Amino acid sequence: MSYKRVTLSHFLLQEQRRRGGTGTFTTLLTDIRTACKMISHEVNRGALAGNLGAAGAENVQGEQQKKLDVLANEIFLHMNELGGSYAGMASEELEGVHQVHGAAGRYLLLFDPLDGSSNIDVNISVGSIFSILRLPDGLDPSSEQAFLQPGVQQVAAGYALYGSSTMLVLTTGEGVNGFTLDQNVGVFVLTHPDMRIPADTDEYAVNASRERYWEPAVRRYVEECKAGKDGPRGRNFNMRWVASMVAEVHRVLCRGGVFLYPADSENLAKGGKLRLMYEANPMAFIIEQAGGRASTGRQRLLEVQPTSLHQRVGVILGSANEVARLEAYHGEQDGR
Ligand code: P6P
Repeated sequence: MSYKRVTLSHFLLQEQRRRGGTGTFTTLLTDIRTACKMISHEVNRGALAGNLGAAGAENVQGEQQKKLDVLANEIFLHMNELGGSYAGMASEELEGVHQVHGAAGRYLLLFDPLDGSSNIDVNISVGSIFSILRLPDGLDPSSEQAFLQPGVQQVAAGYALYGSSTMLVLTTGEGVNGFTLDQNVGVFVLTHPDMRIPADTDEYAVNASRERYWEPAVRRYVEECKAGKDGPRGRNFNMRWVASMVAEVHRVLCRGGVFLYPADSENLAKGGKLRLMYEANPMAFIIEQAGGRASTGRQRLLEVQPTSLHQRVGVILGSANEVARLEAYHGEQDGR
């Protein structure tokens, strides 16, 4: 094995020197890196550590928390509070803003500590998603208002995927890079430099059991994919659905594809299924930085103006030409 590898720490320091940075990003991401290593360890131990099963409580979303949801949330809060980089934090698992007492940090951290946790008990990949914003001048970091910034304001975003290997994929606004955890040495190693999404794809991911709720534009797109080479697309498509957004987005990043969880007639009253601030926005930032496109079907996701911390939104993201096609279908449906 060659040890001429670039670790995440070296990569961040190289980026810092290249950009003439102050070391802020290095500090911001250091504690997130450690939290993800700890969560990877607990996820990988699974049943051996008694980590599977329900925690016996509901989260702010009204969902049954898994034991690992609670543990991952505690790890993210504790590790990132110690570093002092953040003035405040927001978590999928917490109703309100988590105040960081005595914080001098100028950044805000938002995260879904363990996304896809319904898959844990059946050993399917899960992940952590994070988004970093600046604390706006003059706003109180303990107020929800400070967090309600559109996705274009993110300074960094990423995810950890606890799969067959543990990976950390992140962007600080200059492309997307993927790191694989060397479990024996305990360091993340740069294994996927400058990740790019092909503009075209033959693969789509959607929960097909929701077809009866879809808008006509989504139904049209999926029907054309299903019609394959005998239909208007003139080629066959493949469908995937893992029910773990981090795993789906990672597959799209690695080989192209389009991921759809659109707002539909059943979830529209809530705004959709996926959460804007700590699922859709960080993933949209990553997808765009890798040359893809991320939309609600009618609007660029990163330009959605948030109105509440846990608001939900329709998500269509991935290969640029396919997302553009879906946006065109929504436009035709709306008569635009
Ligand atoms: P469904 C996981 O709960 C999640 O938030 C995403 O990770 C995933 O893409 C989606 O929900 C799965 O939803 O309707 O298939 O259970």
